[in-house]
Amino acid sequence: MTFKIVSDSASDVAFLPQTPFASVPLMITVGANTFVDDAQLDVPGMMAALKEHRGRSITACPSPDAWMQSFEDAEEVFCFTITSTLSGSCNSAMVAQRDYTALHPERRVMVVDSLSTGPEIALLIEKTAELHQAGHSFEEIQEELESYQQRTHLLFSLQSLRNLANNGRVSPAIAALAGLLGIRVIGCASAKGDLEMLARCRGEKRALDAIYSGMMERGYAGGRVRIAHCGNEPFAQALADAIHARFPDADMKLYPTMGLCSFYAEQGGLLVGFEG
Ligand code: X90
Repeated sequence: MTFKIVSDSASDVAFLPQTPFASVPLMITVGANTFVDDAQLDVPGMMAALKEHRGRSITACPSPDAWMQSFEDAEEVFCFTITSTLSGSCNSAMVAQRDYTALHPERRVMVVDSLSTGPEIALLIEKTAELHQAGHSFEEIQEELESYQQRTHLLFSLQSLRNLANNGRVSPAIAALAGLLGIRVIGCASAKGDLEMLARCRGEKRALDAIYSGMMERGYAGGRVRIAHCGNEPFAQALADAIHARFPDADMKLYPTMGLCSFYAEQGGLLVGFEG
């Protein structure tokens, strides 16, 4: 059985060692420029263009056709998308799944609506690759993933909600609360897959404390942590240090966000996916 994992670029995963993998890019349009969110994208360059640009900027999810091409000829596909509550990506993937399995009835595609983004999707992808490497069947992986998804979480700290608000991805009430300079919004991916605000705070130390306690409240006990940051490695490192101080063996990775998460998390933003 040929096996493949595919994900939209909201996962910030560009490559996977050992398991066949493809990332399907979302697009970011800033004025007359459209940026393709793939491994070649110059993210700092895109962020600079955004800063310069005065008008509104938009994003677009992959088409069913782009998803379909990513399946290639795989007989078993696990397909991960950003939350369906905030993007049409999952819907496109389901159209591709329907068409692909209509053409090849013996092939199987599982579309996983992450109800989240970035590092929480990365955890789901890693788990799938491991289960596959360990020899589990499609059904077994499916079952395991469903229960694993119950214990993974996403928390974040955002310094600006401008792009989320301009694109209608966050309620005007939340956007209004977030507008002040120097205020960070701490939030989580809610059970229904949208942005839930947990706290507002001033300064990095308070933001770090709020994220750390949010992790503890959600049952973090030394499991995996994936931290994606937009141009803010010191903040990501400070959080990693705080976690390591209490859980020295925690399996942790830090990395920069790719295009889509950078666009919405904005400069200084941080996303944390972890096991509860
Ligand atoms: O154009 C599209 O279809 C993509 C729209 C994506 C909108 C949301 C992106 C969020 C990225 C920002 C903060 C985390 C919010 C998470 C809530 C689940 C990251």
